[in-house]
Amino acid sequence: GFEYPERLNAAVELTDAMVARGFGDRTALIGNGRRRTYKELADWTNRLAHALVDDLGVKPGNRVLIRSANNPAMVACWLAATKAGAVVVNTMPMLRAGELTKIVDKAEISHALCDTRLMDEMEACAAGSRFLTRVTGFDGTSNHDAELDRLALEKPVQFEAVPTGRDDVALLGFTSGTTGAPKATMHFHRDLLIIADGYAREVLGVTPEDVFVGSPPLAFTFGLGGLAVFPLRFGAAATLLENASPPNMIEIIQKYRATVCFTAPTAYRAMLAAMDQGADLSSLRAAVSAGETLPAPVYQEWIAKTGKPMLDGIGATELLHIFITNRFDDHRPACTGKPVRGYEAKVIGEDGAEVPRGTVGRLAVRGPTGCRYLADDRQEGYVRDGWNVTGDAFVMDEDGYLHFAARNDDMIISSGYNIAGPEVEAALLSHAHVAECAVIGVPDAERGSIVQAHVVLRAGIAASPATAQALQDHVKAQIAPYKYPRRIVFCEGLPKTESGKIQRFRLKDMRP
Ligand code: 3SK
Repeated sequence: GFEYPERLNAAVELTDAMVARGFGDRTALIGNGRRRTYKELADWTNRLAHALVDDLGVKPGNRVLIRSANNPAMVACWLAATKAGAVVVNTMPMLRAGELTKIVDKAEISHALCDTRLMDEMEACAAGSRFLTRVTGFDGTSNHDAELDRLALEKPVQFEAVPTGRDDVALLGFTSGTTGAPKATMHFHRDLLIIADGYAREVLGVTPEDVFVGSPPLAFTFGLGGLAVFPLRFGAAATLLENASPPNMIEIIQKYRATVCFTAPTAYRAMLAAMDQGADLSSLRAAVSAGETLPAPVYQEWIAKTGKPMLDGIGATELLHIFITNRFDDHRPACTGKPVRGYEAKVIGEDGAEVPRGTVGRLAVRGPTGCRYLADDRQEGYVRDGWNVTGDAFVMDEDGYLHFAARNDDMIISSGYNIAGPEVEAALLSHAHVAECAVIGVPDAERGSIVQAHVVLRAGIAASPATAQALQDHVKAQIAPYKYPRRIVFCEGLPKTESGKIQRFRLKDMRP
């Protein structure tokens, strides 16, 4: 098992404890053109924690939302709020006021810390909120030129962190379900260390020499683990990129000789193409692929060109991070590998019983970071007899290796982003020209999948490229722009069952 003291504050373990262990002068974070050592990060987060407690009135257990792109200031705010005993909700910069409001209401957020460049939607959310009492700006460019930075600069570099318990909630990870309200998964202080001490230590073998790079947002637990918790737990360095496009990641890999990369297969494909143009990725010793299925050709091409493995893994916000993975000394194409230490997996049928090896069924997982939804009656559906029943269909082979088969729900994964089809439909339906619509994911060479909307227009509205553009712009203004339908198919009607349910599976074959 994983043993931790009863009093445990994960943020202290990742900062002050690292200084105490002799890592003070080593680089912790790289971003905005600057390096920060572990000592600087500990001091910075202690000053911020003082400001949160002394000036903003943050109390242990308060829910604090952070809104930012991946940058060192976001990491510092997350650590500071955790030191102050708050329960943190990290959110993506692209979210609109309506999406933020759902999160604020669900988590009963009292305080928001927001990059000043992203204030508009945050303030629009705060204006009508019955929970959110204070929005404070911080400077995501690290020039310390915003309210929170100014408050923090006056504070001492020592902070007595709140002595949270190892089983106190530290983080709420939001998962965009396909139906109904978003779900929030609660994670304890110890969970944050378990993912590092299990997956990162034993599978990746992280050392202080490692330099991490990657694209997943810190708001997604895949990113928080891979770009903050894992490097900081082992005295390694994390590079943080506000725009982690493949060309930007390549530049950073070359500049800092990055060793561990966390991203989705789509980005690896782009990196492979860049290698043909002369990009040097030879510093990478670990290429972690997760968030969507790793196609065998990407895996094979990576090995052929780099001589190093690509580690496919599967995780879930519900379980915090990766729980099934390949290993450096045991990996193969179209295979996700075996459970990480502490986790068990089985493949079950509709009746909940394990299916024979070689048969497709639902993946069920049990382990130390198992799902606990915040006030949600969907808990019983996800956790059955202690097993977390995921939305993915897998096959377990005779030797216990797990192979991905399909997703059971109608989540669309595009370039590593999870997009709930019904949410895009709701945004489209709010446009006056749309009579009916249905959204599906369709395969795309570049992005894995793209969002395709089948739209029935109201009488008198012409189906034209201009109409399609207007609908796309409308969706981008309603919800995070990455969710917009990249392809719109106009049709006379949608295929439906006799009871009127849209048969989305029949749309897959329809082309624009
Ligand atoms: O595989 C995923 O989608 C995932 C989700 C949450 C955390 C980590 C991962 C890899």
